[in-house]
Amino acid sequence: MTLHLAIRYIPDALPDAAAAFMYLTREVSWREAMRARATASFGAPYNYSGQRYPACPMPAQIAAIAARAAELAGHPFDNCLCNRYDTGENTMGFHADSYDGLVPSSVIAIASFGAPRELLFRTRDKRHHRAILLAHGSILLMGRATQDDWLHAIPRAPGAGLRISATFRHFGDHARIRA
Ligand SMILES: O=C(O)CCC(=O)C(=O)O
Repeated sequence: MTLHLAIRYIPDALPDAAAAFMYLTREVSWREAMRARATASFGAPYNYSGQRYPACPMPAQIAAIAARAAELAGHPFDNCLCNRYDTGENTMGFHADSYDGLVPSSVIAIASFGAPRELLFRTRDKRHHRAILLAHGSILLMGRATQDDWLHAIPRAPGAGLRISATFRHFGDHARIRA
């Protein structure tokens, strides 16, 4: 097990974060099937947290965020899964992201908009804990080792306002096979 957390946090990664937040808030059609938060997927088809999202063209505003994340990651992204946390009561439980279908060497990028929320990490044996505050306009890159050895979660945050995350993954050739 690697205790090293394979993450890179870039504050102020998105110069147009305010406009992107407005776009995500006003223009996106959200799926409200889960109690914990609302979701929307763009780009390659993706099955996530019990939901199946078909392929859907990536709007220019989201493609622009993907392009910035790609610049930082050093590879492209072809799916964007957005999460909308209306209040601090909206959460994401501890989990690891599956690399099923993802390019193995790729990273997962999380772009954050709106209220800052804490992202908690803990090792699978619960002995080691880390926390990172995801600020408006930031991008966090998570390497694959993070998913092997650590779980992560967005816990409750009493009093927090609206936050939207846009998470990016790279399916590559798998996306064409699954489409
Ligand atoms: O909304 C977030 O920042 C958390 C995203 C996340 O944990 C995930 O996509 O696996």
